[in-house]
Amino acid sequence: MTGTETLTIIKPDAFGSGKAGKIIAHLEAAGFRLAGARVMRLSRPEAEAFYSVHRERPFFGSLVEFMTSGSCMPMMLRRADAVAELRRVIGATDPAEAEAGTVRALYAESKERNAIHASDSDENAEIEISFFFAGTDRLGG
Ligand code: 3AN
Repeated sequence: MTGTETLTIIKPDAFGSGKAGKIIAHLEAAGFRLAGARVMRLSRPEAEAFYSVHRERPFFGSLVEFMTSGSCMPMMLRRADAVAELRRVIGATDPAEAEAGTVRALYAESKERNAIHASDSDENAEIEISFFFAGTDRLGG
């Protein structure tokens, strides 16, 4: 069976322009329940560690710059088939390619300023949840 937990981040573009509430409502309407939430500003070492898999990519420096540019909102989400369902609900990385009605089609500005992050596998969901949430910060955790 696939996992029931995933990690999302409302990124600085969407959080800074007051779209957090709308995005959370969208996720709840899609069947997700919040099991943890924080409002924080990532430090450079935190952003570099979180995106370390992209270290060699040409956009890495710019991505770290963007992700540290303002507050963001990491959240732990629960529902059946959480990872795949969240990827479906947020849409493609590039909002120009995201299906109509997805979070990125509605709220993202560009491929980099794309409103929201979602874990891409159960294994990474576990790593990313641990990155932001200690056991005591999690509902039922
Ligand atoms: P996703 O967030 O859809 O899983 P990834 O894992 O390929 O996409 O990329 C991680 C993040 O890196 C994206 N959310 C986006 O902010 C940024 N990114 C990916 N590709 C590009 C690109 N070509 N130019 C700028 N930023 C990018």
